[in-house]
Order: sequence, then structure tokens, then C-alpha cells
Amino acid sequence: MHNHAKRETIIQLVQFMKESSHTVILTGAGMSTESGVPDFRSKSGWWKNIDPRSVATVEALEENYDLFHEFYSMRIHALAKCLPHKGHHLLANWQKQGLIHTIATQNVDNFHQMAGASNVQTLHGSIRSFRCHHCGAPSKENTFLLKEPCTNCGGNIRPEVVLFGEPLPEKTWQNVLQHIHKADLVIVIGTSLEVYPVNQLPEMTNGHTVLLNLEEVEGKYEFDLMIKGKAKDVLERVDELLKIV
Ligand code: CNA
Repeated sequence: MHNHAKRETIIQLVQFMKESSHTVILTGAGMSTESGVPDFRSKSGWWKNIDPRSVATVEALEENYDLFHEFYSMRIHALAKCLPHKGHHLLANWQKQGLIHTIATQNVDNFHQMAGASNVQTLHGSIRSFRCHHCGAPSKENTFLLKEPCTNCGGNIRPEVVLFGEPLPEKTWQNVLQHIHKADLVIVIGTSLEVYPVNQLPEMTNGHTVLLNLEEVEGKYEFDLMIKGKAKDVLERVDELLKIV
């Protein structure tokens, strides 16, 4: 793979898209870095030098709520300054045009929905809604940010994200599986494919598989096409080619 994605590989993706009658998009944190949201793998040094994967856990929530709360408050504040980019808008437009059918994401930022995509399958939940970890009662962002307890039971409030150590929402997972089984084409964008079970999905399709990622993803996964590049840049080039190929 080369640094600047080759035109031929993008043309191949466009051909796959035109031939496919059911295309599934699967995105990860790399889809949102061009919006200014850091992924979990960037080497630029995360918050307080703490590996986010050690804070986005059930253990942290239950045993170190102060740290958990500080981490998610920081992420919520950081996200408030960011917006979906052109790539999110292009995916939403292609969905409206019937070029792609389902968007499944590991991202909790709601950018696909904000860009106008419908029926987005949020496999890891959303950082924009909240509930009590103890009784499950719905709560509000402000209640969380002010570190107020649940008005129903006094429990700790948390964002409705899937933490490491928690199962994925069953209905969403089943939904995505159905789409993956039906797909002629699965386009995976901006994920290191290190998080289970989402990393199993690309191998479960009989359709073509394409990986669009900034860096190569460690060995174990085979894709029909690998495009090394930035999500927004490459999607913009795809959009240009869709009009002429
Ligand atoms: P990850 O493990 O951080 O991997 C991200 C991948 O994207 C890496 O392989 C990067 O090389 C690649 N990448 C970075 N920038 C770009 C770009 N501009 N274009 C294309 N590829 C790029 O993140 P994953 O999503 O694989 O998985 C782990 C966790 C991180 C998921 O559960 C997410 O919920 C969680 N997360 C979400 C967000 C968000 O919602 N925006 C942000 C950070 C982490």
C-alpha cells in the first residue's frame, strides 16, 4: 500500500459499489479523526498519559468513578467542539441515493446521524445519552457532568456507551449480522479491528470486502481491497469517481 491511495484502487471500490445491491459500511474511530476527535490508537499521547482502554471499562466505572467521570467529561467537552465532516455527509447522501444501505459504527459520537444518515447501527452505543448504571433510569448530560446522583436511586450516572467488559446491544448486533450476511459489499473504514466482537464482522460476509484505513491493520484479516488513506480524502475521491466511472 502507498501513502496516497492509488486511483486504480479507488476505481475498483467504485466498481464494487456500482455492482452491489446491498452495501454495508462499518466505521471506527478513524472515521472521526478528521473531525478533530482523537482515536484510541493515536501515538500523540492521550489524556494524562492514561490508556483510554483502561478507563472505558466496567471496572473503572464501578471502582474508580472519579477517574471514569473525569475521562468521559473530557471526551464530552472535546466532542462539543467537533462536527461531522464531508465524509460523513457523503455516506449519508449515498444512503439516500440507495448506493449504500446500512451504516454500522463503533463510534459513539453520533456523527453519522448528525450528517443525515438514517437507521445507523450504533454497536457501541452513544456518548450523547445517559442512564443510571445502578437502576437503568434515563438521565441527562447535565446531571452526569455535574456529577449528580440518579434522582431515582442515588446511583452513578454514565453515558450509554458499551464499555470494555460489557456485551453489545443484542438487537443491534443481530441486525448488523443480518445485513452482513446479505451484503454484496462491506466497506470497513477507520478501525484497527482490535475490538471484539465487531472485528469478526468483515469475515462473516460472502460479499466483497474493502478496508479503508490510514495504516495497515495487523495480519489476520483478509480484504479483497485495501485502500491506505484518510477517510474523508478517499471518500471525496470516491464521490468524484462515482460521477464519471
Ligand atoms: P482505534 O483502535 O483507535 O483505531 C482507529 C484506526 O483508524 C487506526 O487503525 C487508525 O490508523 C485509523 N485512522 C485514524 N485516522 C484515520 C483517518 N483519518 N482515516 C482512516 N483511518 C484512520 O479505534 P476503533 O474504532 O477500531 O476501536 C476501538 C474503540 C474506540 C471503539 O469502541 C470506539 O467506540 C472507540 N472510540 C470512538 C471514538 C468516536 O466515537 N469518535 C473515538 C475514540 C475511540
